[in-house]
Amino acid sequence: MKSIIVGTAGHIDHGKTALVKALTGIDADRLVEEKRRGITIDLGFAHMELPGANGETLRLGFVDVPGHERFVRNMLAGVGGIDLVLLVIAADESIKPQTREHFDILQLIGVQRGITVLTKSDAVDAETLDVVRLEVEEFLRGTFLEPPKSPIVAVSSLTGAGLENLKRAMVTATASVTPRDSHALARLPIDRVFTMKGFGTVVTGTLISGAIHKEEELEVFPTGLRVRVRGVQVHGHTADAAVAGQRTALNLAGASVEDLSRGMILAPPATFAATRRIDVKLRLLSSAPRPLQNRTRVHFHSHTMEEVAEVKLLGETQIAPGKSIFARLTLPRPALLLPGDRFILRQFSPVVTVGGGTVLDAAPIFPQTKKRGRANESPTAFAQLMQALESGSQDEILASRIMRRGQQGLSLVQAVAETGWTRGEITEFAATLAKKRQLMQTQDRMFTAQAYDLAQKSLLNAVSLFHEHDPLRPGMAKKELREEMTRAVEMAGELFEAALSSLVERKKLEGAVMREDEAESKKKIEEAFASAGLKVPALHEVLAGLTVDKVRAQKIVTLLLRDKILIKISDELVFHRAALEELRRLVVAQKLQHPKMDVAKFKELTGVSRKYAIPLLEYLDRERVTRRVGDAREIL
Ligand SMILES: Nc1nc2c(ncn2[C@@H]2O[C@H](COP(=O)(O)OP(=O)(O)OP(=O)(O)O)[C@@H](O)[C@H]2O)c(=O)[nH]1
Ligand SMILES: [Mg+2]
Repeated sequence: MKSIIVGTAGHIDHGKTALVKALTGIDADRLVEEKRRGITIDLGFAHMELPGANGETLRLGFVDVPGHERFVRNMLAGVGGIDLVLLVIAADESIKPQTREHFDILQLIGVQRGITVLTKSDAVDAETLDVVRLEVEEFLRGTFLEPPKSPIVAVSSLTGAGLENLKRAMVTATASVTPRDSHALARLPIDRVFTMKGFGTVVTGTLISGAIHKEEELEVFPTGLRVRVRGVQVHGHTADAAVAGQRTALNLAGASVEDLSRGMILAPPATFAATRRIDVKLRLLSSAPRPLQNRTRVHFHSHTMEEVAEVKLLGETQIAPGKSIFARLTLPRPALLLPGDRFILRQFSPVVTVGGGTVLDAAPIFPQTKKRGRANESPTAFAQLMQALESGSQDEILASRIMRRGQQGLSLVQAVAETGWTRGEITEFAATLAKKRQLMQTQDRMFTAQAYDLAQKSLLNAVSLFHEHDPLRPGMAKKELREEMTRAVEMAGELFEAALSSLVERKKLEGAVMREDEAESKKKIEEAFASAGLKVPALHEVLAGLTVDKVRAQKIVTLLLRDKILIKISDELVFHRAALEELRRLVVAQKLQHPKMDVAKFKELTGVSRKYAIPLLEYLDRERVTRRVGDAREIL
């Protein structure tokens, strides 16, 4: 069974809704006001089944749109998910403004298949019908609806004339519609929200990709609300699941109607991120009334959403009608958009469709505030990346996305969120790159081969610089090297580990980086002295308790002394800096009560033995905390 979405398009009163009713028996004008005024205001829905050419059943879901120029925004909310369009042109009126505008929109949105339907054939004579047919053929030349690839069918919804022809044409056209991918990650742009007695909150929409099952958990974008699918309906019937290409109704738990609205999108939880910035390929219609200036604000329509966006034409001041350009759009609120999504732009006044395009990147990472990102901000670098994202194969696109992350790499989770591809697909594209030796993979991050090489060079560099600056030190601690890499190039931890162990394995870094046990020893020495306070252990005792050899231990001590973490006050005595500072405070605090102090008093005050007291007092004299006066000390 093949499921596709058929959309109507065309000028007001040209017979779109009447045609849908003639085909399906369903009146898609559901609002009281629509019935009263005899026009369509908002989207309407219907469905039918047709026997396919090879005996399979074709399920057609219809989205009927309003033709009135004031309701183009509603039309735009419906056009996003359609696979096959019926471009409706009344034989007694021929091509009118919204015939053109809707047709522009269909082309910008990238609809691939359609049938042009000349309605109200009963209202004109054969000669008029022929003239209109010629006009329409001319209008369609060079487009996706050009005959004979796409037929023009004359019908009367009143008499039923031509309807069988139209159904046959629909069966043929449906056969050439590429089915939407039901194994892809699901996205359901919401077009209606309402409550149903006994059910609660219901949303409807065209499932544009993937599948949604009963009992599944979904995330609402952009709000992040989590909901549970209590029930699924497809074409008015309860189902276990809806698949891509189907009109879908979901009964949701966890959300009230106030939480949801047209424009929001349902997708798998914790998979995607909404964004306020998108990088796009944008085309201005030749019919646009004027060039589009940099930083213009426009109405932005994509899926069922509508926002005000600002257009940034990086490097250009304007774009002329009929031209295309890479640009960045900023939205006032985050939205869920993915590469490949189409959008429409309408100008502010008068509100008419002026252009549209394709999202190339919905996770732009530059301009960055960091210096390193600067190079990327140049319009040429931007255009290069856009070019690669626009016309590269899938593995090339993945390569570009990994490359721009540099030493940070791209995680699998990020790759899914950025592309909308499944983990399986990404793994497959990554394998292609790995085969070409363009990729280095850690457990869940991907780096380009260049980033990996560069990482190794940076490590070697940092270590040799370290030795140049500090020949005294036995080696650079791994932690120190790691910090250096975070500061200088923001190297991902996985890349650091991989590059380091490769260098050590190949003996490029042997002995250079301070081994773990050395770092450990350094910590032990420092701690031993810090906790001893003034009652310090003998140095040789501390050293004896270490795992490293004597020579290395001596070096570590030298280092601690040089950095003034340990302070030597006599040949035998070494103290931790903190202990001596504490002593200084203690002595100075005595000044008011006991401006003079002898050795006995000092011993009492500090609790140290004579062996320590004398050198400590001599140290304090040297530091000008005390001054020797006879046998006593004067506190300065
Ligand atoms: N004679 C004749 N009248 C038709 C035919 N199809 C539609 N009409 C009439 O044309 C008028 C408009 O038809 P709709 O189907 O509402 O037109 P629409 O394109 O849906 O209009 P909007 O949704 O408002 O854009 C109605 O009065 C219909 O009865 C037809 O084949 N023959
Ligand atoms: Mg209508």
